[in-house]
Amino acid sequence: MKIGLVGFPGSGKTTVFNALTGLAAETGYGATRGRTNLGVVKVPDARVDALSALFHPKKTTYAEIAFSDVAAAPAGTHTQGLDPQTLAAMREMDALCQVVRGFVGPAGEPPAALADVEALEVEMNLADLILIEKRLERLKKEKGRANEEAALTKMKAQLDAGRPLRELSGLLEAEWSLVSGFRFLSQKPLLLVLNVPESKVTEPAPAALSEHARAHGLGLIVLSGKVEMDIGQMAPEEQLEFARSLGLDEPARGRFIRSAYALLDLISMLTCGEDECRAWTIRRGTSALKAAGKIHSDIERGFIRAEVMRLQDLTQLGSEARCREAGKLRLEGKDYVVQDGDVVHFRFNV
Ligand SMILES: Nc1nc2c(ncn2[C@@H]2O[C@H](COP(=O)(O)OP(=O)(O)OP(=O)(O)O)[C@@H](O)[C@H]2O)c(=O)[nH]1
Ligand SMILES: [Mg+2]
Repeated sequence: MKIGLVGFPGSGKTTVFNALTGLAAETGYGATRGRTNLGVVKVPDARVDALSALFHPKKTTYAEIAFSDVAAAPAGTHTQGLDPQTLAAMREMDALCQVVRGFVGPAGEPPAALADVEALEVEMNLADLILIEKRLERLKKEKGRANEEAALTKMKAQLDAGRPLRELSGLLEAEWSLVSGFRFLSQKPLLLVLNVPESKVTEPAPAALSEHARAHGLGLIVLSGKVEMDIGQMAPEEQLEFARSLGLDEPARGRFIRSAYALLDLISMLTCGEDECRAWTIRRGTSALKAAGKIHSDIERGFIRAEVMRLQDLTQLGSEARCREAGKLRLEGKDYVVQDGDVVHFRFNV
């Protein structure tokens, strides 16, 4: 999964990127212009730790989230529009996270969080609209594309009304799949991160912003990029203590990851053995067959069945064999919907 950190220049994208990844990319106004910082974080998961404690595997693998600190819009005001390079980078992402300035800017500008969120939304809607209008223009000359044209026309109406595509409800699954290749920006799940000064880390987001997030089904978290960047650069055992000294329950990385999972409707499937204990990120509702394909296409192709245990049964009983004896190992077919925290062993023909 790839999450793009986006937002206006100087909102603190690179600071938040460093906080989440523990890396030390250069911050400062314009420091990121023209390039994209990439980083990967392991998703902390006590369930994987529990499996490892049981199996002592050669390798323990956590799920991962890739972050891209997408270079900002051109220098200057918010209204100049996003440049094509930034837009192209944003389209590659599975989800977007807008870093919103919640601190006083370098020229004394007070934070304008909701205005910034709405301004970026307008930019993303406009970028999608341009794409759709170009495509509709071309479709006029092509025959036999009536379904695509109908879908795009509904989408255009939504954007013309100033609403993002993720809120469009009148489109059938088949219509969405006709246009999935466009990777529309306003359709991507969006998480808002309000980047506040240290003095405000324990305060809730301004009511207007929370209300906007709630009304539009967007994720929202408040953090201080600067504080979190300092935390991210500390030894792991010091991080929690420092966060607590500021009145926080934990470093923001955990909160951020949980928000992203919830927003994207992601869950973890677990696999275990003497070679490897591992968490796999899948979408809620994924079938056993598709989950098998996540591990390897050969397992999907030769799928026989899934043997499924609950982690709690496995850790209590101590082994797969004892789970089997105790009737705690279920045999499931390809249509079984994998649940969060299922420990799965796939049987397949090679
Ligand atoms: N006062 C204050 N300054 C901050 C805070 N977070 C970031 N900054 C500063 O704001 C400036 C810009 O931060 P960056 O993280 O580089 O912002 P960016 O969004 O990556 O900027 P571009 O790459 O130019 O788009 C830096 O000088 C940061 O130190 C904050 O919470 N408070
Ligand atoms: Mg930057």
